[in-house]
Amino acid sequence: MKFLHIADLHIGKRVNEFNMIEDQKYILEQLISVIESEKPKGIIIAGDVYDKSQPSGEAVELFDDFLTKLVSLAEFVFIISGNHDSPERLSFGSRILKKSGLYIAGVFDGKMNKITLKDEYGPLHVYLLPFVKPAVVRAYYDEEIESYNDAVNVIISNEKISMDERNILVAHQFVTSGGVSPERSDSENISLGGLDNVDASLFRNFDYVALGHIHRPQKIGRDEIRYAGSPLKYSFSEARHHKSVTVLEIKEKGNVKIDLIPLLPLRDLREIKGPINELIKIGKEDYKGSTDYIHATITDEDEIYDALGKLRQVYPNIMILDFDNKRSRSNISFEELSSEKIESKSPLDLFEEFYEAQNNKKLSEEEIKIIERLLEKAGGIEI
Ligand SMILES: [Mn+2]
Repeated sequence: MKFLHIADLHIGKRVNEFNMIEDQKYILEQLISVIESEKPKGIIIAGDVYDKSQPSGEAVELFDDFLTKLVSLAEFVFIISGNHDSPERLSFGSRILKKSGLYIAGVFDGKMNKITLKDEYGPLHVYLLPFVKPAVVRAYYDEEIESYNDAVNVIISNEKISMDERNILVAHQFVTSGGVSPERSDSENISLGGLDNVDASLFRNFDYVALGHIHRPQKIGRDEIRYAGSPLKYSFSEARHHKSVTVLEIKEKGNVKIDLIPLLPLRDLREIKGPINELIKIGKEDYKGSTDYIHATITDEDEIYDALGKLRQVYPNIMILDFDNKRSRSNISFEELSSEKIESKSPLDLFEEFYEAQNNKKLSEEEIKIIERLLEKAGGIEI
């Protein structure tokens, strides 16, 4: 049986104040064409459908369109809530929608949702575990639950999982393998402290674990425990990621084949660096690339008037502008240079020191002459 595994759609997300809805629409259409050619029997969405617990109207509308297509193309669609979703809102209509093959596990009700499918190799169980915190799980069990690991462990060990039959788990947690963490990104909102991790060894009875939460596509421990990753880059820490969708085919017990199909965005999100004129030249030559979401770092030593405005004329979707030059690198404080002898120094000396501290270079002869004239004009200050 063939499945498509995606996660972390974050529909409605804004990146550096840019609305990504057009990019999201584009990538969801690309997912639909992958589904049309791969023809999976089931689609798995492993949490963080929306970016906010109260998604905007346009976000809900886009997901509704996507879902309608999914249900028409695949026999089964499985969705769990992630830490960004509202469990209750995501569950809306879930009992009615089951009839259409759409299974939504938004709210955790004490155990995993189990759906049993069948093919020529026998039964295949799909377990849905929405994002849970220890406090939520504690309400249902007597066992001591202190950590996320305890919480997930209690849920799984209270379930009778058939070792002879095939099992898929869908979950949205921060999964580590023997203390090794997945590669993370800035757009994930994971709480600090490392107490929220769940160890991959808890998943030993599952033939495939479809994870959401971490935005870089990757396996955790073994090949069959995977983060699908977000379909789009949602921060510049992901600029070098290759986003993909995971296609898995499960035949007889123990036979799982995993394929990654690359996803190509409407606009890429990337970093560029160099002198401003060079960046402008490159942007003018590369018409398509210039509409990407850009983090530009300018390396010119001279002050540039309205650098952002100039770049924006060529790169309309520039998100961040930084400077990397002597000035931005050094920050010697003016006080350190002259705190003791400040009174014995002339205004010109002080200005020269101040200028050097700010700009990490000395005033030129010509600039000194200008300053001298200005100080004179300022009213008889002795130089
Ligand atoms: Mn996420």
